Amino acid sequence: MSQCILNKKGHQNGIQKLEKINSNQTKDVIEREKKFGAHNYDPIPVALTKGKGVFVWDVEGKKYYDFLSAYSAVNQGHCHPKITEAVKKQVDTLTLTSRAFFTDALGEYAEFITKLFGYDKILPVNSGVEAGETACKIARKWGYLKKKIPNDQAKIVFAEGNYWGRTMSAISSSTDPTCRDCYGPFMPGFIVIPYDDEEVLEETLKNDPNICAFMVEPIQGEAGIVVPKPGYLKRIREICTKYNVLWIDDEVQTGLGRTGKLLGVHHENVRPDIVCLGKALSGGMMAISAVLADDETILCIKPGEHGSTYGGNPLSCKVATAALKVILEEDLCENAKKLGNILMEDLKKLPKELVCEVRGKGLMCAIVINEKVGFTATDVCIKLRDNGLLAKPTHGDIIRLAPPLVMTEVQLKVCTNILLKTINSFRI
Ligand code: IF1
Repeated sequence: MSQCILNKKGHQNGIQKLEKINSNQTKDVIEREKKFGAHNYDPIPVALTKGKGVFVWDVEGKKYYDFLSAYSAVNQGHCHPKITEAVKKQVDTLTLTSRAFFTDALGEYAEFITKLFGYDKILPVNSGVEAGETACKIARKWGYLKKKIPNDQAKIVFAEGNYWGRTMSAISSSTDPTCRDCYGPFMPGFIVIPYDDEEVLEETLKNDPNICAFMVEPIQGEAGIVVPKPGYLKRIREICTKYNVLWIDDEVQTGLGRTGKLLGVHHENVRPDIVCLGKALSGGMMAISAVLADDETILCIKPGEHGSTYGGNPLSCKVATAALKVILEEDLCENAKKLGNILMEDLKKLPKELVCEVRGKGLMCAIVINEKVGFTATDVCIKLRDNGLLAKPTHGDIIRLAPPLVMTEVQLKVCTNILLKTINSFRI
């Protein structure tokens, strides 16, 4: 039998009886995941089984407000009925053909999304990092074909503190040791400059004619919700235009309403050359990402030179269209802006001795715990969990706050009360 292969412990592989666990016991669920899953994450100890709108439920039936939104992938709320409907309809019709053939779904989606964002074309891929890789490849190809950069000399500039995923290229541009250590050697042709520093950007581009692109987030996510000073995005546009360098805008996290606009760059009314979208492009259904650009750049990639099996599959086209329509029809940008302002005002009531800063835009916020106090952001998140609100700490002292954009003002008030009460309870 083909199943009868011995594994390294000498046991028979194949379908075996699963371990007996009590699947409505948090402890058992966590133990099993840890036993059989790689340890590449360190989750908050809560085991979820269901989600609806702004809520998730754990296996013991306890309900929580979700203040992470799957790192901004469920801006539309968990299991949004219009998006699940699109899944249900398409899943019985046609899900995958590969790009060896045309489908009626891709062209329709491509027309919709390119008209919505105002770009000539879309290159559909799957994860956020794949969109970043694709954007970098478009930029390099453009650099050689159009900017006439000598062969293999093209460089891409990134900003310190950037995060765009975990592939070899993404970690090669990273300045975070936990992303890089022991994963070298790294991709050549990458330059890293400080974030929110247009003078260094200009110096860098001025002095190197082989730079093809500057890739940057309008607000840095992983760096701890770092909002650049007003005018930075405008200056990026001017400088990149001046030195004939493509601006790659990573909107994987900031995009699709999160910051109170459809794109983070819309806060300064500027138009990047290449836009990367992901996360909320599927509203949490599946991995869907996209690169948007104009013909001048995106058509530098010729047939057969780039792609992926699942990129642009009919199911993802229908899901992405439905997910985008929810953002527009429910005016989630406006809601994020309005609730973001309320959240920020309420959080400012927190005492300075506990919280040294609150920052963000729209519903992409962060609380910075004063390092002089005797507790960490993780301690706070555990207590928030006990009080019915799930958030994730980062960098030891930062709590990221990113609820689904479908939250109501009444629900937000309940949440800010939980946040204020919980953090204040750490007062000695
Ligand atoms: C995880 C943070 C959020 C991103 C930007 C591309 C990607 C991401 C701006 C890659 C991914 C994630 C993934 C998530 C942690 C996370 C994150 F902590 F790093 F900053 F959202 F807050 N560009 N961001 O933020 O997208 O390939 O993952 O689809 O699980 O590690 P991906």
